[in-house]
Amino acid sequence: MNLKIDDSGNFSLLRNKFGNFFVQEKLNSSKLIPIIRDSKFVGFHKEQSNYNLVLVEFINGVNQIVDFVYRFKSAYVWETDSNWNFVKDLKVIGVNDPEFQELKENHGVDINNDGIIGFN
Ligand SMILES: [Ca+2]
Repeated sequence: MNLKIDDSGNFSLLRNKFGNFFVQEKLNSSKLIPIIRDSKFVGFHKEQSNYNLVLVEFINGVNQIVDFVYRFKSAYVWETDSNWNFVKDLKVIGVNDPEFQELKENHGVDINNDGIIGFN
């Protein structure tokens, strides 16, 4: 059984019972694409256990993944290639940055788990 973390937009983020993160394209939902960073499946390896991926989406022509790090109260926006392999950090958005609320509202995901999604 997979846990669906982000169900917004055209791409969903899922996590399986082993902790691996996958992307699911809504138009092709039978296919689960593993998220890979530094040639490793994200979520599976112990040294990566701190990854807290919260949403995936194709934004402005780029596949993006958001990793929310509670310790730094920041969302790390990853740029990935077309296969959802990590390329680089696009930007880091702190919880007090207006862009952070925008990110939550645009995707309907409570990234920092504070019970608030939009401005209302
Ligand atoms: Ca999404």
